[in-house]
Amino acid sequence: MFQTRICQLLNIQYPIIQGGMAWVATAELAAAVSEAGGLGIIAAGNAPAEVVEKEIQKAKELTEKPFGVNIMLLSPFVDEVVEVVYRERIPVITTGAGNPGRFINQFKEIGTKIIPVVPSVALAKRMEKLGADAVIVEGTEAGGHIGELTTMVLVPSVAREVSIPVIAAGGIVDGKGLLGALSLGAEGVQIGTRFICATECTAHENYKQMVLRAKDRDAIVTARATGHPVRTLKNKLTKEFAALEKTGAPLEELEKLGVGRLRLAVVDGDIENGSVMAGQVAAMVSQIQPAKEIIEEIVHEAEAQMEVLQKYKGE
Ligand code: TUI
Repeated sequence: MFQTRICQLLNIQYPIIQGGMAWVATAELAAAVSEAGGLGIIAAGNAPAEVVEKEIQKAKELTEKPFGVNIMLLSPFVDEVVEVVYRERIPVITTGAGNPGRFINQFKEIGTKIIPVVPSVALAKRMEKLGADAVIVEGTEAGGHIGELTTMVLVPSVAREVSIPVIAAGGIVDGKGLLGALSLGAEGVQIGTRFICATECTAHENYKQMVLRAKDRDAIVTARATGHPVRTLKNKLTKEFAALEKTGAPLEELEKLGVGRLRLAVVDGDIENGSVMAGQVAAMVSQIQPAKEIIEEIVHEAEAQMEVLQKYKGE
């Protein structure tokens, strides 16, 4: 069930892709998701190329199944990371936080599937024209660096304007979300926040516990003033950031406050001074589970929900 063009395109069992979360999406998580029939993703984030290369090697040892790499386009090492990913013949690339146009042709030549994350209809159409194989359409419910539009509006808006497959992201955590996304015209989903709480995820235990404790209004947006709004869980850092923003502090000062904070939370477990990036659905994540269990639960719940919807047809 739920065999879409995304399953064929990516050579995977279920149309579920793991989000490319910087520092969080390491080889261990990516391999576990791919082993479970989804598409695991290693996030390059701001890491130097050698670090990304090591993660790729590790994932290759952990799974024979296909996995992808997410290239964060604001990274200072983006060109070197692209080189490594090209050399390693990674079958799928997702990109975030920018326009990957200048890399598309080189990857198409070697058959790499290239899937940009886009926050608007205009960028989705541009990516299709440049040869992207699919687009990930990410609503503002997502964690981390976000766009303005909601998943509910963005997914059907993009789906009616492009003919390549659309993958929905932002606000999706369970089988109802998967079915909802498919109803809106998506052919797959990208899930980030729930996979933070995968057993195989190497993020610090404090980070995972903060996601588990989160309530519906805890995943807030800061840094709007910088032009790079970021959704994170409320803590000491978000309070400091909001206070600094209010003073009308210059951009450089705001940006300085954010440097190194994601690593501080994910690796060191400092969830008060660190940046605990998570989507609104953090409030709906309630346990630590193996990736395989997460994926199977999502698929079974979507199947069960289809039965529930059938009942609305009446006699
Ligand atoms: O990339 C993400 N989420 C991220 S990246 C990240 S690391 C970071 N940390 C602090 C500041 C900046 C980055 C943490 N979370 N999601 C995918 C995404 N891409 N969301 C929005 C976009 C996007 C935005 C603008 C994609 C393309 C784009 O294009 C603008 C242009 O160049 O036309």
